[in-house]
Amino acid sequence: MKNEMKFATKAIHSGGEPDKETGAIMPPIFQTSTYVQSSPGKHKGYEYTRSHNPTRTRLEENLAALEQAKYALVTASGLSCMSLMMHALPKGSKIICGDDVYGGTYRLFTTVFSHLHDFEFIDTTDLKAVEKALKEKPKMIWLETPTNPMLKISDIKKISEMAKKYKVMSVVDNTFMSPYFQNPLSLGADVVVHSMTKYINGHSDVVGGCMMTNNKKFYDAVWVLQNSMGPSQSPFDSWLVLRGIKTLALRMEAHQKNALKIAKWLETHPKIDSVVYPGLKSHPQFKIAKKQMSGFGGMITFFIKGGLKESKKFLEKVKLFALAESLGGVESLIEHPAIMTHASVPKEIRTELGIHDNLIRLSVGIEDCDDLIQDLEAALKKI
Ligand code: P1T
Repeated sequence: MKNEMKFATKAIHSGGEPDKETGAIMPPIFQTSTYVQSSPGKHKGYEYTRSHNPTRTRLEENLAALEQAKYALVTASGLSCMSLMMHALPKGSKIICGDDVYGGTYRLFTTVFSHLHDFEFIDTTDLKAVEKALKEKPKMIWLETPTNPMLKISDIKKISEMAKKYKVMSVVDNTFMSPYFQNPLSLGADVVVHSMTKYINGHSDVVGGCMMTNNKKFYDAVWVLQNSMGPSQSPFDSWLVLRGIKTLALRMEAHQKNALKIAKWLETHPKIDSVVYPGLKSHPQFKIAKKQMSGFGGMITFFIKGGLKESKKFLEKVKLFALAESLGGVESLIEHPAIMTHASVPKEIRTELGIHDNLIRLSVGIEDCDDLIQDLEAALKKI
């Protein structure tokens, strides 16, 4: 029955059976560090919360269902999940990574893990460049699609097929689409990773990460590392994510509706140079977006006419859009990637990617869209 359920039903019911002992419809928060054993080694499947926790187990069941995966692992942040995955690869592995990824991912790979592995950053929207890199038989190809912040879209199906041919593990960071709009595993990817801090939780009150896969060997290796290294999510945070996830389908529809309207409005605004949104026909990979995503999400990037001075003024003048890092919450956020989320990417690389001083990123929330447009309009008037 579970597998036949549609997304919104799974989001509410997977991992969500009423509590066996009391009938409580909402899962208890097992706020415990340890579990009593009846005899040494004799327990009910739970020994210590770093290893397992029943609230976290429920969340993992839910997430596995949403990404149509056999296994899901929940961690204390998106980056800690990625760190475990990097540790699971043999020392000296070659990893091909998309050139436009979240600044924190770039920093993690180029500082913390550059001592362990060999990273090559390429434009994964260029299939010829991808094939050339795969021919060198790296261990892994890491895609972020759509990318943060330029919203570039890579063809997951084609790249996964190529990766299989060369026996390379394919990973997709699906944070921007959430499992509601894109399911990389069903497009052929081996592993999908999310920052749950964003759309999955959706209420800007939790930091968390997760990984879903059908590859038992890789899942087991990552779980052993989590147990050995310790970045497990707290029971309360897992409970909050379980609570947030229930409205994921509704929220994503609302984010998208607002974002599409705002993107179209920005495109015609005289103070805006250009707009990037996967749902606009002007997006360079619009066709691939339509093919592999069932929606376009709530993230928009745009270039305002001017430079840093104009960007700063605009960002200081918005009232409803909060000037803050992060994304995917019900409330609208705005930020300056070059100074904020992508400051750890060297300036020359930012320039190459197009992360200029007049680039603004929006995480469009689910407020009334007219109010959001009015806020942007008022701030644009000030520059
Ligand atoms: O923040 P954390 O939960 O550790 O997740 C990191 C991460 C991973 N992948 C993507 C695509 C992300 O966007 C992020 C975090 N991003 C932001 C904080 C941001 O404002 O872009």
